[in-house]
Amino acid sequence: MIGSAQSLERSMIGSLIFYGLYPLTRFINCVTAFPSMSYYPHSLERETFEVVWRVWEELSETHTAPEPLQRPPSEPRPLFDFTVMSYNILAQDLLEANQELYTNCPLGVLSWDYRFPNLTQEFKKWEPDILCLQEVQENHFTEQLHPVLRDMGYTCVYKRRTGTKTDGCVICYRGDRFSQVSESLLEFYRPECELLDRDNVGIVLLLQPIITQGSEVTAKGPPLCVATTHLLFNTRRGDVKLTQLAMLLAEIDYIVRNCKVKGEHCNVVLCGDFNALPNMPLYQLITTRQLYYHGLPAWMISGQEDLSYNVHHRRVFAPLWPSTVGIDDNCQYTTVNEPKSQITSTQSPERNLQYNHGFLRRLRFCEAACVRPQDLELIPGVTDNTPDPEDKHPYTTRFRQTISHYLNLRSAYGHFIPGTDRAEVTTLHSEVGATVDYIFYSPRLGISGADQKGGGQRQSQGLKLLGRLSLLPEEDLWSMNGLPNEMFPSDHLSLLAKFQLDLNPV
Ligand code: KL2
Repeated sequence: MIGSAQSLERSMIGSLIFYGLYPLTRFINCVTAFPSMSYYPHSLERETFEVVWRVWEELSETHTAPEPLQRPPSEPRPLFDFTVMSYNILAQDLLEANQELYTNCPLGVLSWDYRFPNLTQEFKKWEPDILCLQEVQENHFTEQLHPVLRDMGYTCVYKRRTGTKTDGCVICYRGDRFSQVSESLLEFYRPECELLDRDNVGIVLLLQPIITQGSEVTAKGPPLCVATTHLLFNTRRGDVKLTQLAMLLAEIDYIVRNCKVKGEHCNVVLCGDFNALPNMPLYQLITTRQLYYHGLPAWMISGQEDLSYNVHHRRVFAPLWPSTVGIDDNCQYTTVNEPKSQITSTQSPERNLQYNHGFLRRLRFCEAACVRPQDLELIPGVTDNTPDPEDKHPYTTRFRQTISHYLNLRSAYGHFIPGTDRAEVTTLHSEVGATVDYIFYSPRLGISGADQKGGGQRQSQGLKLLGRLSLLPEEDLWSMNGLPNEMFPSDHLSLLAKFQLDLNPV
């Protein structure tokens, strides 16, 4: 029984749907309040409904690219569909440390013994091909979650937060659908850097989609880079969050470029709890690839809380992070041979790119590079050594007051309940109901007429979003006494998206 009849009625006015299947729902004996002389037959007075809170949304790709060139019907395109779940499962230690956030919840739903079976039920219901979790308490992972997930056919990579924090992130993938090429376990804490004194972490895996028959791999897909993180919560410290994000983007970019060197297009899925609201500067950096940040109040970067009343709020100025972080303002490593992550590679990806973007940028400011070889033919504007006007101020050009990156990323969710102006929420407790969790993916690129004529190499690259599990508006969740509750075991909802990629790009 969920909530009271009154709360059920309230949610019926919302977007409740009384059909379909969603085993996480509970059957409700809905005792209707009709008088005995009711027009309705007696049998309807007590009826069992299955309440479907979250529905699967099939997407008709209208917002992504046009279909690739048609192949003859005899030659079907080999396609690979896969699902990705991102889920902050609420570490029990954090729940207990912040009990004031859950005073609205019956005590029973807050115990780990109650939440754990509901979490596994959710994994088993959806069986995502890739499962990215945040706030996974280490002892709960090793003793309970990992054994269950291993039995379900997942290979899991866990990274605990640094310091005394007991939780971390995990990426699990189905061993019969992907093989692992490399793993990067990122720690955003840097003892030498005041800005990076927080204990957040990230995981980046390079996977290869595989099709198997028995134990034999019969087909392979293009590489897929899967990354997850749980960025700093502190609503005032957008500067720290942006730097943590830049460190994660640098690792993804590094992996994507290594694939490119080998002539492979690497698709990207970046998901997790970013502790930032949609369309705020941190989100904008991810989706528009660029952010002008000079002078921004640090609280505004994630937009979780309006702190504009505070006269003494921290502002962010260029350069945002010191050069010792080893990442430039394009979110790329400056020291390519010494990436800051702990890399363990099963197939040793090529790590010695000689002339990458970061290397060439450093050369640009190197005195020796400006010495003109004696026998160099002088072509005005090409081989003359007249410096560009911007080179007169190398400091300001190097720190452009803007950060950018080279990854093309789009959110799998739209942040509003489709067809309404009601915001979707991914997390809810007594202080906040908001979207802070995301699944970003590298979409299938749009193609111009010229590209089509040129053989259409690009059109089959990238991921096509096929569908997603709907989120809910805040009022629907409050009608169940908020989160966690009998049905949803965390103070976040799971995000689940289905993608398609071409196994062999045309
Ligand atoms: O919002 V979160 O919950 O992404 O689900 O991430 C952090 C918060 C998590 C890890 O630090 O712990 C929660 N007020 C509210 N929530 C808090 C607080 C706080 N003061 N401190 C930690 N968390």
